[in-house]
Amino acid sequence: SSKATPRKSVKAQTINTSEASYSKADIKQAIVRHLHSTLGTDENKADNHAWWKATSAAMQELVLERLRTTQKTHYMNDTRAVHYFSAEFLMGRLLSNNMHNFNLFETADAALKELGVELADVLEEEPDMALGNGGLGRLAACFIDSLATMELPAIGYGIHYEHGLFRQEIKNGAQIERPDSWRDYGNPWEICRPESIQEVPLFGYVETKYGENGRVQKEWHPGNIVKGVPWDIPIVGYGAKTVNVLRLWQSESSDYFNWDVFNSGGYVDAQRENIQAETISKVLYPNDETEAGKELRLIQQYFFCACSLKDIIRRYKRAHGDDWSRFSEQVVIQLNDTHPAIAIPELMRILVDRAELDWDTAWGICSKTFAYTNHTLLPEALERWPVRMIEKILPRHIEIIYEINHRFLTLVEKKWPGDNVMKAKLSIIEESTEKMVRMGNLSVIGSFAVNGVAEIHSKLVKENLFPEFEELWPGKLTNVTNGITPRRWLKACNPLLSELIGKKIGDDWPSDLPRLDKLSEFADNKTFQNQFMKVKQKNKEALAAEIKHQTGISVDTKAIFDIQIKRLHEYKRQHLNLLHIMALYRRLLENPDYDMHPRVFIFGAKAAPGYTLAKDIIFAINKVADKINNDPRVNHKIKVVFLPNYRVSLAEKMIPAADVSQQISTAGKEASGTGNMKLALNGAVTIGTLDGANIEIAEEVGDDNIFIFGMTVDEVTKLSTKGYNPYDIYYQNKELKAVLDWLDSDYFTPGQPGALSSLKNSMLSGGDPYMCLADFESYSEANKALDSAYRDKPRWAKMAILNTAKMGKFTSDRSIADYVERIWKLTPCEVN
Ligand code: AZC
Repeated sequence: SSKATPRKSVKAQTINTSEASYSKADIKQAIVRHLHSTLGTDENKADNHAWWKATSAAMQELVLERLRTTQKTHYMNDTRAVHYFSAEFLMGRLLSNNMHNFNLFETADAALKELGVELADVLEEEPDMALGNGGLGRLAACFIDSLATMELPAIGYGIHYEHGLFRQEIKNGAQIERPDSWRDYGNPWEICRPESIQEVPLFGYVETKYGENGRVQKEWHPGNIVKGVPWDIPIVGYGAKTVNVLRLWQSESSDYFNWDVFNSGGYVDAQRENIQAETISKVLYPNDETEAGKELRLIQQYFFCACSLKDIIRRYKRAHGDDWSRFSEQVVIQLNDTHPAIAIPELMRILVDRAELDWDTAWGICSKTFAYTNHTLLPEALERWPVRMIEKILPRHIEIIYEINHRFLTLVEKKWPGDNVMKAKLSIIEESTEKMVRMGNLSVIGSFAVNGVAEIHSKLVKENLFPEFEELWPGKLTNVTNGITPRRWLKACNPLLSELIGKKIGDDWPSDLPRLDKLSEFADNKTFQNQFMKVKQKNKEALAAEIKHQTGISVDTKAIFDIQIKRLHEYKRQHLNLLHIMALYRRLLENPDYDMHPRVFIFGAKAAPGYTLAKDIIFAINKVADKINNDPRVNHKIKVVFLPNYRVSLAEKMIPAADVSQQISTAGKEASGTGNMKLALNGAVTIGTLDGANIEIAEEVGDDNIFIFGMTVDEVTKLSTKGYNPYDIYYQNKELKAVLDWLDSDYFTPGQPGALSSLKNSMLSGGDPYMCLADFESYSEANKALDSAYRDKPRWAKMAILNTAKMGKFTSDRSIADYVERIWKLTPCEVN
């Protein structure tokens, strides 16, 4: 009985700022009041940290006011809402963002000035909320920003990690991981909600009971129960009308469960139980694009899904009692990758075991509630859990998974009678030596919609990853191309460019990004070109100062600022970039007059702590950097900078200063990429492969305004089918051979020959799995083309302007509008 929801357009809308606001005098007064009565200090004693807290508290007053209004409005209207389940939310800092969304940035700046304080210094005090690894976590953050901006009822659900992604230090060129303590001195934004604590069962056994009329009843007797404590982070939409929440669960031991142990004198044991329960939300697994495969990780996943479902059901029951028939009309749950896929059997458990619905009714509800986003095709990232492990931790869920699978395989039998190969392929259970549960298959089977994150990626999901599912359920697999929030990634991080754009085309673009296209008509205008490039120059000077401050390296701001920022992974090919840098170095040594514009290669990247080769690549970049930066024969032409501890707040400083954006993954490997969008939006020109969203960026900006190189997806497939042998290229390309052999010497690591050999080996004896050598020549040529384009000043200015102008498609508002239209079927709810 799906009720047709009245739909209102969620497309481009002009956002008016809400009236709830402060004058300069108000804000001054509020800050000082918090300095006195929240922080117990005063204007003379306060340091920047105290000013940051007081300013945040002053803002939080407005935020909470709008939050209450929003929640009341949503409740009164009994709105359908999306529940975005994600193990990661990479929020970064919130103060500047919240000020911009309330249109109070300038006012606050002026107010603080009168108090003798610099807002810029205050903003630097805020630790990043780094509760995510990379693209997947940052996408979740951009999406909840857009949801609030577009006044869509939504809640983000995740884990309140005590330690987010590790802090990276570089010692003698190598990455060292240090704990990240983002909450050490308190977080001014989060609100604890003890009234909504949930309990989560774990371990134990399942009892089978036979009720009246032979109904089989299952009862799970857990061996342990942990508490989930919710912390709410308000998410302010642009214009500050809607304030949604991000609800993050912290684990705690449930007191009564340990009480017996405690009473019987087992004080130490009781404390141990404590630690175990609290361990669940202790740390974020620092893996990006690899499954963790650890018991604790599975417990983390179940923990936040179970808490969130209970929370959703409590809210639903408040409005609808025990009438489950409207559940899937009110609730849609988006699974951000398979990390929350265990929510599917958990909802079935609640409906069948607790609500006592029959299986078909329960499955009918369940399979209309979930939708799943796939973020990667890399086999090492596709989650599989040992049956044995799920059995131990979630004994009831494994039974339910088997039942889902059994019924699903009946369907497969109908479609492909007698085809056991097909069954083995589609089964949720993988019958390997150790039986495994395939979370991807479970997610597809349990969801009503499945999407990839860029056109090419979604096509590959259909054709290579889940082709049989596409045949079985045509139309279930779809595409929603990723996007980024232009509020954080242009308006807030690049004030100079924002101001220039505002002067040219008005101030509506942050909530209607396609308007940027109006800049296209000025792309050839000399004055505008000069203004645009002057802004870039200023941003480069600011980054140069930051580089000097962080690393001691001086860089020439007239040089090309060439930036590669993203997690360190072989498929992203930072090592291809490095090979090219080394080749340039060699060319300059061989011919001091080698014709190139000065260029600064800037990297930012964290490697998963257990990913040895990724750490070796960081080491190699740093060692090559040391040598080049200190070699007077070349350091007026090339510099190499590795900025430590890449994170959201550092990205905000780097992106506005980029001339060139490196997006050089092996075709077919980068699902979408989102850094590519952020850099182009800020006027960087992309050098990239036809992979992920690069393809759609190229479509938007046109072939003249991007440097595309390398093999296509089809060419990559052809080459690996034919058999790829990197030695062929090694022996045929002299320059490349010399560069690779250089890695074996002690040229970059004096006294330590072989310290960089693992890199060379990976690209030769290791088979060069990501085909760096195959793409090298083409990459080198694209770099030459880029170099000469840069020297043609008007041409480059035009390219840069058009990159900014043509990024309208990549606002996360458009992504969210696509989700709403194709998957979520939500209606905006105006909050007045
Ligand atoms: C990333 C993809 O690698 C990236 O291409 C994409 O832009 C981003 O998701 C958002 O969709 N994937 C991950 O981060 N995946 C995991 C498992 O960490």
